[in-house]
Amino acid sequence: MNNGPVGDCEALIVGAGFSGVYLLHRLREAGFDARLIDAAAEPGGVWYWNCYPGARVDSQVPIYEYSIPELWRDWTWRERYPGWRELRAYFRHVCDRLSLWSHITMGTRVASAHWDESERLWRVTTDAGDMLRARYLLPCLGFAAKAHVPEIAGLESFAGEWHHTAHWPQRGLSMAGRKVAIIGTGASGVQVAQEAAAEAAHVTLLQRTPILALPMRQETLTIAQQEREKLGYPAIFAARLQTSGGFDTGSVDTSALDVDAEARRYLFEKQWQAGGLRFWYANFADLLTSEQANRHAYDFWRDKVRARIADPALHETLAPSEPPHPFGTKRPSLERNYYEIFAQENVALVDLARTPVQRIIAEGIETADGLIECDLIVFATGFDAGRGGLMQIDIRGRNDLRLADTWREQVTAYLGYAVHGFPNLAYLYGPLSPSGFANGPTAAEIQGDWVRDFLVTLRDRGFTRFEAEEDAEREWTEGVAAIGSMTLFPRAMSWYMGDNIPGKPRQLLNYPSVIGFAKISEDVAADGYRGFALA
Ligand code: NA7
Repeated sequence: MNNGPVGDCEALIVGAGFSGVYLLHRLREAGFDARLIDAAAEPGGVWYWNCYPGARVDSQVPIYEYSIPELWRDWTWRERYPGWRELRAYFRHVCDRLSLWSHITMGTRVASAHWDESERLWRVTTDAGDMLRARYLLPCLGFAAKAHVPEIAGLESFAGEWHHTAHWPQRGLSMAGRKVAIIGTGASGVQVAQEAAAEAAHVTLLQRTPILALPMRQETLTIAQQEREKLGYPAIFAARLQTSGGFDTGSVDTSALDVDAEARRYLFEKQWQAGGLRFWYANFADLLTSEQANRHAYDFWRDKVRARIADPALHETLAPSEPPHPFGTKRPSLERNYYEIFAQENVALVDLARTPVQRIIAEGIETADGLIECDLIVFATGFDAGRGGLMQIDIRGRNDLRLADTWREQVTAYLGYAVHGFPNLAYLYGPLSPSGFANGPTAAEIQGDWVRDFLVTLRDRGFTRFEAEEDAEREWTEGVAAIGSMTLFPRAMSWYMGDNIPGKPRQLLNYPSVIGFAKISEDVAADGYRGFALA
């Protein structure tokens, strides 16, 4: 690995996750002087920062990788759902194979980006004190770039160690023999809890809302098996572009209410046994639009899960009779033995709905029920999803307009790429694009190709400036909300809706279909990039 220099360039990409690395490759291929900067020591995006024990992807191989043949032909995975170490190794392989290293600067954080209208370029500074200019600013920060640590009184007085899962020490941290408290039961909380239960002297899991977790059914992969499977990769990668989530398949074309109980159960059981997120993305067509259809899925999930929870007293807390929210309107997570760990003597569950946290003191966490003694607190408390990563950079557009101010009351964007008032800025995998609803590599390829084509068109036609028009932006922003209101997503308090961050405005932050998004983006391009003012 080597690190390229920081300097002026035509296109500055910020972020070395799936979107940024793909866009760098495509822009270099198209002859742009493109550079990529990232604060992490190594490429990988979330797979760099989230190195907590058990961190792994919940989309299966080969869905969670690039479709470029020179990248998959001689790459083999060890597990169906790879962990962060393997994913980081994959990113190194990608940068080697695509010869990207000399165009990447790692270990450098972009601090500010100010638009200079007279020169029509972005003036960018880094935390290392570098200053550079770029015609185009292309943030590829992902939706989980800003970790959320809730304000709990007394945290500063805690005598032990605490970490957010997304800022886990890179040197590693053993939980063996320790008393661990984990706050949060999202995907990260489930993963870290399973590891902690196997290692720690004692684990207390503090749950605010039960996670509706699905069985992962992890598999070890052999080279021979993958070589056979690779014959089918081109078809799988083509199929990814035809589904709303960017997975290998979409929902079945039938309502759960148009079939009898036996047929319903057949599909539920089939996807449950297939494992992974299939019970979510390959379920009945109206799973996420009809409350009644959704309730059938929830009841199936609840009964399956209850059968695995040894202590009946925990049934209502972990898998309530009535759904805490419609199934799948908060991100389900994948689990291996999550429901079994509660039978272990070293594992305790605290239901924060009944026993809220009062404060943290030197010895641990005080709740209404007494002290949870611990020497390690894990905050698995999620992210300021979508907008957080962009808003923490001092981005200023025309007339010194700050992006953080523009988005304070509501996130607005055209096509989930561009913001009125911020010329020559296009972000990928961010708010009002499919982002959190879409498989990362699928969205990265669709969006990366679109931005590459856009910049090529601007270059070919002699344009040096683009800006989203206000009307087009309003229409897109309202359109995402309107589509959202036809679904059950607003029925849950979730990061999809911005609910997890105190004070964050409530709105659906993701466009709920990759295929729908790709189609509209193509139409916009075919229509001369309507909605963008080109100069
Ligand atoms: P998530 O999915 O946002 O989960 C965060 C968890 O932390 C969730 O259970 C929250 O409860 C809980 N939380 C957040 N704030 C608090 C406070 N103040 N007190 C108690 N509990 C709290 O983040 P993850 O890192 O697990 O997953 C992020 C994505 O990464 C995931 O969806 C996948 O796409 C991969 P809540 O449910 O809000 O009541």
